[in-house]
Amino acid sequence: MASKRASSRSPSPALESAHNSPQCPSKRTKSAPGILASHRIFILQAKLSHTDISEIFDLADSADADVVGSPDEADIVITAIGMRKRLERHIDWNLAVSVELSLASKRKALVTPDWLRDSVAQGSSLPCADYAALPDLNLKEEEHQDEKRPSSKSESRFTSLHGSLPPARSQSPPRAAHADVTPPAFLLPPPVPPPDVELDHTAHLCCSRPSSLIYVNQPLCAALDVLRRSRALESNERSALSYGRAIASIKAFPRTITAKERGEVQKLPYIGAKISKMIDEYLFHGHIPEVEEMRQSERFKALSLFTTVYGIGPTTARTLYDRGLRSLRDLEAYYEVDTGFTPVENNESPDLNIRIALGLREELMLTIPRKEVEAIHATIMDHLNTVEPGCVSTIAGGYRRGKPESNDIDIIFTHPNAKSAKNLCGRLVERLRSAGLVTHVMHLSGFHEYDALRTAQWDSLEKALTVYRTPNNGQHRRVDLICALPETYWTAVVGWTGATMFQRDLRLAAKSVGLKFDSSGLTRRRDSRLTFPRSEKEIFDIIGIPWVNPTLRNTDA
Ligand code: OXD
Ligand code: MN
Ligand code: MN
Repeated sequence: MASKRASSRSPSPALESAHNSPQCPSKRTKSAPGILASHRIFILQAKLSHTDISEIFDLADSADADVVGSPDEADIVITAIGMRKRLERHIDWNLAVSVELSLASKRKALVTPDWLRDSVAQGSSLPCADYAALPDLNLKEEEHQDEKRPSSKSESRFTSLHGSLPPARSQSPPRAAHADVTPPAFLLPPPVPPPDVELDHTAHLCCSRPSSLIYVNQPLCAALDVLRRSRALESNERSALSYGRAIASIKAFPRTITAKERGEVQKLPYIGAKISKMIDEYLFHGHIPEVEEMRQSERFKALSLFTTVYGIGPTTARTLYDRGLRSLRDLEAYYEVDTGFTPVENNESPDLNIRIALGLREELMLTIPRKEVEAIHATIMDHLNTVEPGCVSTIAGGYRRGKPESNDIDIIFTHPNAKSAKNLCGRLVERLRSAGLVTHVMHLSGFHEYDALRTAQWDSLEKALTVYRTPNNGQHRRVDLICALPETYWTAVVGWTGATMFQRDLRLAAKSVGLKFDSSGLTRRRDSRLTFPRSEKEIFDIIGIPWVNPTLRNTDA
């Protein structure tokens, strides 16, 4: 699936903006049909500008090269990176070594963009050796490294060409990865995290504002959030969204709002007349009358209570309310809940899920401290790496945004080999269930095949929404297990890190440059071509917005 999707010859999704932008005219000049028809080229986008990427894709296209989606599929890797350390962040070092050492045989090569430019200009495929991307890495250095390794020199030179030497890594593998299987660098967090950039609290989209977990105007936002929730409970999405946007805007405001700041606050994005009036009421009375009224509303209280049960959404909650139900007792009677639950197989029955969640409600309502999140993650990764050694994972959700206690645990994982990632979630859940760690599976969905015609919603994530039981005290916790393919790993991490408004605006930012972003990939709208971000930051770079540290993505009240 991965290569089918990625081997389209069109430019990367990142390019549409470059093509359309008046400041970035594409250098679409020459054409040399057929000269690279037998070449499989991978374009490593890091360190290339949008204009360069656009030009390179155009040139490759004009020469009929087959642009592939991963370096392992390529004969030639085009990169502007000239330093090993930087290259290691994007490409498995074994492969980098093997492509460089193979220059002589011209089987594979790691070259600068000029190789493509000159080849097209001269109308023939030029010798790659003249355009080596890593001039520093010569055979001598490699031999020197080999001497330091226990294996014999002659053997090591041969094995490095075939990518079977232990990779030279500047970073230790993630905790749960098996020592004998090291994931490629691009799947690991960068050894040096991207530096925090100064974000503007007045930016139009909240995905470009600094939104910390603890903030000065928390009580005002909590009040406005009552109204946001009340609208969401009535499925008035537009109104709920307006409140959500106003809250996100106030959240990023760095000072406590007083009468003095009024004028400044009114100029913030999404603060219209109605919200301004409510802020005035808040400043004057210390509360917002409409909020207080809502808090007392029987309907609001009942709908809020019902939706705390996993599996009950606003529509079901309203139906239950209309049937006269008001309390948890009413729900228990309605769903005939008893406490003696037996574990269920993959369960797609909404009612049964609600019964399970109701039975476990008191436990599932408890928040999970970071230490416990980490311990559960470690246990799950041990099992995952037994099922398929070499997996990598990230704990996303509120934990990643810095919350001291999370409502549930969101774990994103992948395997560097897309084939091994297949059905990994199902296999993991099976193992956790046999070990008595997963007691319920509320939802399990597999990868969907890529649908080029977009006749249906597609998703490249495999998900299991489970109930986990901790082995030491039998405490039930909600754990979401999300398996991504390597090319969608970082979009899954960003998507599942949240928060909700942050994701919403990230989608808008992507849309404004002709891209579609969601957890299951970053694609070009025009033809759904999928890009392959090599890091979380690369997603921000491709969309063209500043990197935001996860702890500053707390855009929701
Ligand atoms: C949580 C979250 O608390 O993801 O679980 O925000
Ligand atoms: Mn969560
Ligand atoms: Mn979750």
